[in-house]
Amino acid sequence: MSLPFPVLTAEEAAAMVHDRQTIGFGGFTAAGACKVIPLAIAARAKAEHAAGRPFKLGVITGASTGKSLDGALAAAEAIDWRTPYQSDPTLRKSINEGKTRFFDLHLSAVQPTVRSGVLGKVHWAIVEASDVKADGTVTLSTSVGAANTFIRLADRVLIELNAHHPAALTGFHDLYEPADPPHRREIPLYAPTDRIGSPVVKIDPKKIAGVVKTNNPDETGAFDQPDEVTNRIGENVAAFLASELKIGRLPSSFLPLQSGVGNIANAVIGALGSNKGIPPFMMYTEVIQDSVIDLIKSGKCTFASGCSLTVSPQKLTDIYRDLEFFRPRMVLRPQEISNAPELVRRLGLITVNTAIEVDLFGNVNSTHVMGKDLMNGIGGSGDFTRNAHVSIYTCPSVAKGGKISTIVPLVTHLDHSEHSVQIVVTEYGVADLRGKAPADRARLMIEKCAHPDYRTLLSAYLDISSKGHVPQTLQNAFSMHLAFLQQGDMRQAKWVA
Ligand code: 0RQ
Repeated sequence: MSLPFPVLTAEEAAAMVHDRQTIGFGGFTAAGACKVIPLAIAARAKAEHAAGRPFKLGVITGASTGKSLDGALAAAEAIDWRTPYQSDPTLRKSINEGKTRFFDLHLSAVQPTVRSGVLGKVHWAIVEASDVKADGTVTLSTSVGAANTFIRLADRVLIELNAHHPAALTGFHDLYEPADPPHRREIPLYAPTDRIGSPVVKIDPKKIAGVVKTNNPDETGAFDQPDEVTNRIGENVAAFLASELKIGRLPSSFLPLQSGVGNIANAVIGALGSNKGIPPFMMYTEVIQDSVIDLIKSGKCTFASGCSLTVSPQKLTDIYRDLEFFRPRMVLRPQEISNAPELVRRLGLITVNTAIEVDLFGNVNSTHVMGKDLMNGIGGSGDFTRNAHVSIYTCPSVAKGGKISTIVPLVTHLDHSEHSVQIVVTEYGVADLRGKAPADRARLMIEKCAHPDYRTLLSAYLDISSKGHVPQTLQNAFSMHLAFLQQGDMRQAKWVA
């Protein structure tokens, strides 16, 4: 079928984008992220810079993207400012060197923030689609992110129509955009399976500047095989939840689960799948990963609501081969719905996210190494943690071969406070911080979560800090971090009485 919009090359599309413009890119993680237009924009930026002309953009995404988007644009020094979550090494370096101005947002806040006008005009929405109709009806691909809002608000829209994704993906999305205050009502979703919106985005055809045809797979990598540490973390989470169920602190039908992204999250889901004490459950999450697909196939996960299908290339091929099996078992939503605090609380989610470091009192740093260098960003972890029925943080007890303890006296950057973090899990055990005063929390964190190499050191910290409601001594609170920065190993820390 011929389309009434110009079919462009990626270079022709890129030539329409100009210095200082703001782009809202569709996609969420590398799933459904644009692949060819951003590469061509990066090439254009390089050519402009070589000619002595400025070319830098404001870039808003759903979350992280693929290497052809964040990676290529950062390498071309084409990103002036960027929000939210990212995980690309080149972009991370650019941010930490101060070349790209990055500010983080809770992922549920991206769409309302764009609508509020705080980020200025969105000149372009550039999105990937699996199908486009002549009347401007678009089916997105393996994610939604914030695409529906970018499309509605942007001056003009460019579409990558990717034949790698089947047009039969129509029906996998559920697009709903709430009204803004003071006209906002409740989001009318009462179960993970509910559908409340449209399967497609309707775009005024006049706004579509062009369509670029592609056939490129998502740039999602395969997951590492779980190792002993991630397996033990997963098993500890599963055993804790099975025990909560047994003693009646969770309903016998279980509660919907949210799980972050990465290898630990994948191992946690795998362990929940094999734990016989946990009944079949639903996911209400942002990222649907490989392990969720396995659980859907086995029947242990009865439904997955997410914002993206961030699976390895092999897993996506399996899904596409059996699309009709998955159709009634999953849905992809905009991030302001998949991560909506209102829904997290209403549905009573069990949330599992990852920390860079946790302090003895349950404050969590998920984003900055040594309080300074950005790793990825807060992502959806704040949306979920603050509003969870049960909020869980996982991390290995040490990083960098044991030279860093992830359990520290005081976090060097705060993303999630002790008031929201309930359970901390490492490969050594589970610290249930609920209903405990700071001093009791601290002893429990050392006993259950800290690596044996650090238990004596951390206990000695508490011994010298025993006065006050929160046992801290400010002259020592960062001594472990300083020992790592100055001597290369936190175990060298000495407490000053
Ligand atoms: O660095 O690869 O150079 O060795 O951090 O750590 O253990 O491989 O774990 O890939 O799951 O990442 C928190 C960053 C963990 C991630 C974080 C170093 C470590 C390694 C990665 P190397 P691992 P992961 C979902 C919801 C954001 C919050 C969230 C994240 C690298 O999970 O970004 O859950 N979470 N959001 O060596 C120095 C420490 C360290 C440390 C780990 N204490 N000090 N380096 N590392 N701890 C996301 C979305 O919403 C889309």
